[in-house]
Amino acid sequence: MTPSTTVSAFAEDVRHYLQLTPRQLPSMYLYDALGSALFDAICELPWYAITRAEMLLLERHRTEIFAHLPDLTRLVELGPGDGRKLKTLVDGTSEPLIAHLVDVSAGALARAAHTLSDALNLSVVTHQAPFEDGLDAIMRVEDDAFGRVEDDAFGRVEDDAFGRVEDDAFGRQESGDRTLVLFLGSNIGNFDQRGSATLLSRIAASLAPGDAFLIGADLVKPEPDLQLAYDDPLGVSAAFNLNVLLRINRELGGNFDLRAFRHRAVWNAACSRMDMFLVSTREQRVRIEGVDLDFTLREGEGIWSESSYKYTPDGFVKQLRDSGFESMAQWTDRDAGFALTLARTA
Ligand code: AVI
Repeated sequence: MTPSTTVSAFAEDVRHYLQLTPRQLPSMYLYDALGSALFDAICELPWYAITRAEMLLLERHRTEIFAHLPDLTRLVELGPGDGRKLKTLVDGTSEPLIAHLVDVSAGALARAAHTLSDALNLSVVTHQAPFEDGLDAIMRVEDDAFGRVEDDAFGRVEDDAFGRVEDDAFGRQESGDRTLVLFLGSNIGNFDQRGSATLLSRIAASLAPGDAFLIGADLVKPEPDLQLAYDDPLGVSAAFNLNVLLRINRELGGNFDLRAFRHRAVWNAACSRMDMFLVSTREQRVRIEGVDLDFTLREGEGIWSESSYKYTPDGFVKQLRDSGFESMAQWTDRDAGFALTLARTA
């Protein structure tokens, strides 16, 4: 699935993807305010290890990470979540840093900025934009010598519509800026192979010599563990999944009967990923007024709502290599099945 990325594309994407075979919905639409809150709850579940494992690896190895990155001045985090992972990382250095946070969700940016507000020596700039656009805008330009990356009263946050910093093809390396781009939480796993290759290549192309990339990836683990992580006994994952139908009903005038769906999570061994579906428990006629769409769901028919790819440590290094990176270091939590990889451009 390679959905459009602008917020106004929601209606267009719902109309398009629900008519494909199999019917599907891009997973980015799982994250409205309630969806994000439900995802935060998933991260607290004992069966979902990604967040805890990554925090632990960041805490355990942050000194080593910074030792690889002399003269680091800038962090760029794509999809900062609630900001806790970046906070854990920067607690490992006393060097002054600017952190650029990129996300399409204003709410997520505000939350992350709040979490980071008491991080010493850190100025935060938020960019409400798709990852690629935000990254391009940040990496193509120089934070000039007059400090036009503005801080608010607390020296933390300034929304940046990309206007305040200037294009400068040469300035960044002359100024000695060194950037670490972060893509954590195994967010890469929600991109299909083509999407992840495109995004990783874009990130690689944006890095200058001396810059680096830190990425978190969830690893292949026993199927029962994956089942519990994506279909938990408390039903939080089910609620997270079903919420996208609620969102369509609310925002686009849909008539999905939520009680006539069940959440299904299956391990797709051939593709090394967990697939999530919303399965209709009876035949039902669906109308989505806002996009003028009518269709019938058969009993047992599923709407494919998310895939979450799982990797091997070596396989992930290879994937990075295929996108223009060379690995500098990799730290894994074997018990939780999670890897953090630090890379630079080859
Ligand atoms: C955000 N992303 C990395 C999560 C994952 O594990 O793929 C989203 C998620 N979906 C169901 N549970 C969590």
